[in-house]
Amino acid sequence: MQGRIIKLISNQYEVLLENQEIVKTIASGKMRIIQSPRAGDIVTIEVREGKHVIVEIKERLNDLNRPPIANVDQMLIVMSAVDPDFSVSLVDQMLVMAAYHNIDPIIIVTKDDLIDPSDPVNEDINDYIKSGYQVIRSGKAYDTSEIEALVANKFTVLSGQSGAGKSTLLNRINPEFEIRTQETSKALGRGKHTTRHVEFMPIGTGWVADTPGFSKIDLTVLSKEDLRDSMLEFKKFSEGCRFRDCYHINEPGCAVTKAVENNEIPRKRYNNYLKHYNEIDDTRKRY
Ligand SMILES: Nc1nc2c(ncn2[C@@H]2O[C@H](COP(=O)(O)OP(=O)(O)O)[C@@H](O)[C@H]2O)c(=O)[nH]1
Ligand SMILES: [Mg+2]
Ligand SMILES: [Zn+2]
Repeated sequence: MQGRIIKLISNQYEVLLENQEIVKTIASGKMRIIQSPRAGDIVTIEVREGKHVIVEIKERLNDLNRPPIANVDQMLIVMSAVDPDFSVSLVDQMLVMAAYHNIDPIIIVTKDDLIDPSDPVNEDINDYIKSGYQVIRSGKAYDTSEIEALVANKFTVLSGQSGAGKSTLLNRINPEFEIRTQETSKALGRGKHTTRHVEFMPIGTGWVADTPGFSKIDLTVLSKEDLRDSMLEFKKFSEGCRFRDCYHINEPGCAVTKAVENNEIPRKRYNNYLKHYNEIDDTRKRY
């Protein structure tokens, strides 16, 4: 039998089988030593002494380490317009991470109800649209059908800092979830954080994992090529660069830096690119 791990509870794994049935499984001892199963894993199951046992983990198409989750089709990058403030730097880091792991990113701007149309943050948000990224605005009482359609028939991971509104978004799409948000935690008088384990939850025909948020995103695992190629807006211009392997730093005849000067590429995004490039460069020099 084959299936997909959708939930982990200590040493038990809930597996969604191809016939949509969900079974509780354990990993064979041998399996756990070779590689520990994680949410999203596609696994082979055998029935041994009346128990469902995971005997094989299929090769992962992608694998995020923090949070431990594998084989996702897309990442919803959840960023609040305000409270906490919209951070181009954080969105850029998550976009680079998604590109590095070969996961399609979609930016969801939450708390749009809390800003007005003249707020300067709108410019940052529109820059992502101009760059070619898919952006959806969300807020209290906003229609969620676009997001629902997006997650249909896919395995999706939510990514975003604590307080961005990830759990609230899922609860709005499916009130039955009753995921603990910061608001409800406060009401219960418990600590600030909330989402404890990684699990996929059903939304219509799709599956979405809320996560405790990425701790610190380590971009230095990337190569300079990975970083450069993750910048969607460079692609339109880089064919015009004199050198085919141009990194768009200070090479002569660079069409990308020219586009930045002409405001055809958002300056903030380019500056973050330079920052990340230098971080990678420094790490490489140290070894
Ligand atoms: N006004 C408004 N408040 C929101 C929205 N989304 C989340 N919040 C509030 O922001 C706080 C943090 O939300 P939560 O879902 O716990 O964030 P998480 O840490 O990303 O899961 C809670 O108090 C929510 O009620 C939104 O779209 N509009
Ligand atoms: Mg949460
Ligand atoms: Zn260039």
